[in-house]
Amino acid sequence: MQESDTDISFQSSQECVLLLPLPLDDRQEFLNEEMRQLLESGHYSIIKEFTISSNNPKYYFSPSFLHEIKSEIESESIQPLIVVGTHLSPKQGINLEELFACDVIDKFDLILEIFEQRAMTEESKLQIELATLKYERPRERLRLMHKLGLEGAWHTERTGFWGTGEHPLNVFDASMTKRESNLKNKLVTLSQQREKRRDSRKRFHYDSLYVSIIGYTSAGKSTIQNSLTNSYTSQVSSRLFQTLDTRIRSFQIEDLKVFVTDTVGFIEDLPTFLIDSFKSTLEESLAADILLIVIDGSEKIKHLLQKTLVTVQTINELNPQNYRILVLNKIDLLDSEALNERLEFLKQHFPDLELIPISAIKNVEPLLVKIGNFQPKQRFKCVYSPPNHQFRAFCYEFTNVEQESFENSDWEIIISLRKPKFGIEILKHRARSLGVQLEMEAI
Ligand SMILES: Nc1nc2c(ncn2[C@@H]2O[C@H](COP(=O)(O)OP(=O)(O)OP(=O)(O)O)[C@@H](O)[C@H]2O)c(=O)[nH]1
Ligand SMILES: [Mg+2]
Repeated sequence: MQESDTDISFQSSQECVLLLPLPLDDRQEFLNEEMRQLLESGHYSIIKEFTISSNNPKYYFSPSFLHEIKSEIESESIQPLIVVGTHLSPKQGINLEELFACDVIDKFDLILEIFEQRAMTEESKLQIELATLKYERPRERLRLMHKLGLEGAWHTERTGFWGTGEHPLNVFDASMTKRESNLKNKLVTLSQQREKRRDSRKRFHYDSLYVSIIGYTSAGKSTIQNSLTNSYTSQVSSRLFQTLDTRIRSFQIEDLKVFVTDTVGFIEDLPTFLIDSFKSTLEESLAADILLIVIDGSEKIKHLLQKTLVTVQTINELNPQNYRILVLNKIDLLDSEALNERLEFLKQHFPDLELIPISAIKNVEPLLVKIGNFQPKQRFKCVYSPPNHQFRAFCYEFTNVEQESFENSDWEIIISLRKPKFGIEILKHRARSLGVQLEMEAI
């Protein structure tokens, strides 16, 4: 049985009025639709929606329309929260709050809220706290300036003392900077601990394969992880950003152990400060042998291209050095014509990436075959002297020993390695530390 939702799905929804930019092109239409989905994921219900032309620096939206909306809301005695389907500058957010005399949140606030609801581990909670602090800081500062009547002239009036104490803006800046650096320090410590754990794991499993699943939110990453590993431990849901915390699961293909990492999904317009906060976890996830870039095949082609571009560009910015496969998922929802159309389209736009169509819920076999054949073992003849029991035991523990013989005071063993570069390095290092002469030759 698949788990469909986390317990937060029992949360009651909050009513809101949604203001969206007028969709003058396909991209904006796509972003507006995504905003509605984000609201659903964040447990909001939209009681009214307006699409408005956006050409005003003070309010972002055209003020005449905003006044009409305000009258309409007031006449219906609605006391809503206003949600804006785009990113606002701090000043625009405050101006809109004043105009509507109610709370206003923008797309980034909403994403942060959803992330906060979903974060499970100490690290992701701190990452969200840091991102929220960074995003709210300029707005809070403006509010304070407003309260102090300092707007526009603060740099000249700020110097000196404020009554008998320090200037409130200085106090605010100092406290924010302190909170930010505390959070950063805690995150560095956690990241170092993770790094240590990863090193020891990698050393131990150097003959295993690491696969990371990356992709747009709701593309089916967690479902793929569940199907590959035959477990239902990762939460799957049609809500956006279901997964926030990196989850590693393993499975076996014959003698090959495969570790599969599921990660947070991407979205167009994901704020850079949020990517920065998640950078260390994302980078760790990207340090895999194979990167599966998952695409939701059931999307309309234009959305599919947009989402794939966002994902590939985000990955390229982090510059991982690994093998990448485009996984066209949910093909059970496509007829053969629609499937061929998408395959052709993706080949044309991403000629350098291998393409594998699958259905995570019906058939992941093509992916299993690819992973199983990805790194065939290579055989090596190792000749070492003098005889050394510790080195011999090390070879047995960390490689596949196929044959062993003793000739002219040299020990000869035939081993096979799946990751030769790494394996050779480890064997040579071990031999050196034990005072053993080692010659290795691929056969
Ligand atoms: N029909 C069909 N539905 C699928 C398939 N794979 C995933 N889904 C559905 O797509 C939705 C999203 O799946 P998830 O696995 O949660 O997607 P995700 O990429 O992990 O999403 P986030 O964690 O939110 O980024 C769920 O409702 C799944 O049941 C598939 O191959 N076919
Ligand atoms: Mg997921």
